[in-house]
Amino acid sequence: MALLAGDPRSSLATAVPLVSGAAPGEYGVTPGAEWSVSSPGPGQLSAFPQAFATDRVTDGVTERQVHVSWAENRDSTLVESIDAHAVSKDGAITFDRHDEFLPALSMARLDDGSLLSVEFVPGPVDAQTGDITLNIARSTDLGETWTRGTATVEDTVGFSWIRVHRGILQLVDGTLLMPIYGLARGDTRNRSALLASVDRGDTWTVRNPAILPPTATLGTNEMAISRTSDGRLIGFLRGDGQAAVFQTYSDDDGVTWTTPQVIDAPDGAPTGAVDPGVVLQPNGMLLLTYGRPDNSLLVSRDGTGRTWDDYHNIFANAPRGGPARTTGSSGNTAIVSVSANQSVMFGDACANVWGCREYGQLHRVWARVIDAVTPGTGKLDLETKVASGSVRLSGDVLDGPDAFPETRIEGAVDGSADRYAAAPIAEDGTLIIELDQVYTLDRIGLMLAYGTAQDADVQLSVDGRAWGQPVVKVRETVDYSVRYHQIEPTQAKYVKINAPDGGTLDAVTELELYAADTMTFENDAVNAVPRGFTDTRHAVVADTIIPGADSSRRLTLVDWDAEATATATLPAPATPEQRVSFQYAGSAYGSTGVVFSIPGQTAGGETTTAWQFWVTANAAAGTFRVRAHTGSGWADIGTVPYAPPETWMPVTIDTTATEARFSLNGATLDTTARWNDAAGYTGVTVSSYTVESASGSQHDFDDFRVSPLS
Ligand SMILES: [Ca+2]
Ligand SMILES: [Ca+2]
Repeated sequence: MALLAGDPRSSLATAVPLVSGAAPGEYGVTPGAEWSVSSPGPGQLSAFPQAFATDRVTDGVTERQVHVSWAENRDSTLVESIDAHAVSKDGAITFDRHDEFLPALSMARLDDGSLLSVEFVPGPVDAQTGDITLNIARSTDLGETWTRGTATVEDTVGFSWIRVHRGILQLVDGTLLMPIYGLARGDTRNRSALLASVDRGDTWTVRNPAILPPTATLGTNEMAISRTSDGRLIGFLRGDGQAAVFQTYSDDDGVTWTTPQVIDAPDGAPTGAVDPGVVLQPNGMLLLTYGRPDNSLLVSRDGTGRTWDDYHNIFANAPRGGPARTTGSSGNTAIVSVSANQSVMFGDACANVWGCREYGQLHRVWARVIDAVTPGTGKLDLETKVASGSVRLSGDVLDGPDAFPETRIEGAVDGSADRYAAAPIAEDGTLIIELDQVYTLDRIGLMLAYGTAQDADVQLSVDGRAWGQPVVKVRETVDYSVRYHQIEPTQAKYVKINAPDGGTLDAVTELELYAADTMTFENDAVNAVPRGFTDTRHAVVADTIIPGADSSRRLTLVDWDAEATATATLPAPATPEQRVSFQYAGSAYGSTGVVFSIPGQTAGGETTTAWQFWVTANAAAGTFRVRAHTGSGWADIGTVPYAPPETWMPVTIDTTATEARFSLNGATLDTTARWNDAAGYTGVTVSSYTVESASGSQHDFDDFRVSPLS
């Protein structure tokens, strides 16, 4: 079991040391929580998971529906296949097991809204035509009920046998592309081929007969394909004859492919060898998984696959070195996107049965969340804010097809880059976003209609009437994921997207807005120290127990530590008069409350604590008691109205050379009681107030802003 960054067991020291987050402009890849999709008792088998995800709208909210299938039989030709299938309607957090087996290996949501599943093992060859029969299933109710059937492959290769593996990619014109592998008559090594269908999967032809033409010593088999962020197709292949994963590109939608090359993995990463999986996240980062030994993740930050920047060993269960090194987990991997910057990877603990002889036959299919974030710490949670009504979308948005309820105005902010999870824009139409307040925006993420040449201008306004010159001009872009545009920091409450004169704007698939002046935690990895914060202890981004302030994620400080406080500092350039604001909620106020500090610099450049406020809750009195540190002790400065735990409350702390104005939960207190003189103030520190006898406390924060007081 891998420990999360925020797990206290990950520290061996008695006093947990202070750690800092990465810089706000850095990419981040963070493996997060791990849980079980299937975890049966001894001797009950669960291995070789495969996964597929699509969008579904439940109670007005677009969620990811995730299908996972796995094997419950021994990996042996002596036994019959027993396959399991489970479906999650909440982004892979919870699963319901389906009685009926349907492989999630090669599954697609077609352009009529139906689901298509193609089985790994085909049916018989037609004696008359020589066509290969595929076993398929279809659903017109998003997977509630299925109808089984067959499809045919016109075998222009001359296969002795094939296996369908894996995934189905639909082109904009409706053509389906599906990798297979098999042995052609006369060959001694496997080949990977690509099939195509223009009739929603009833009949298939060979689009490419051999991605790597096999030789006597080297072929390929298991293959996965994806779009890249720059619109090519990328394929990954398991070597047959060489334990490696190979990489190839197509610039003509799969007709021709570059000569496959062994992946150029970062130092320490294995180069293979089995079951590659791939996903292009909505934020344009490309994630590659594969296994044996262990279960690996590689990330191409720019989504092109040209460079693999990050490597993480996601799961390892090999008992020893030597031949046992490739036992334990089978290394069969799968990965799906669940939000703009988060994916879930699947694997197993043990191969059925051969990988688990040394583990008492304890088998398991696991899921592990992968946060892969682009630069920017001020991402606004437009999806949550639109749902709460604090952000409003309006414009000339067309109705979508009945089969795709996710096609709607909210599709522009639902975190899905799937083709139909979009807001279709009328000709010469406009999409307008009215934010909940004025933000200083410095980064805009935009994905227009999926896979179609598009044009757009983005303009900003503080009042919704006077619009500035376009801050983003997009011309003839063909998007498969979000593209990010850094802009001059500009105050805005309104954002307008429309086609320029003579341009084409069919849809806005995703819009992301980033504030330069607000730390929102929406684009920071869960369970990790947030980027931009320093000197933290027991402080991580969280998205469970309570939601963020009008958003999903927040910063949480959890203090059950008798020897040290939980703390986090947001540094800022020194300014002689400073305003700090943030949202505060106590998940558990504890008996000793919370401390807000204003660090500073002396005239000599020394760091100091200038102001410090200590807030304790008194539910019986209906107040929070607020004290300020005088340098020699605490002085009461007053009380403010109480609110129960898990209530978000605004906090503002204005500090000048001689005075502080402290606001909490709508009441304001003034004081001159300060700890140390400072020539300039340098941000804010939030902490628990722990003494050895104190009971635990948990404090939550969101939407930090620090600015000169003007
Ligand atoms: Ca979308
Ligand atoms: Ca937030």
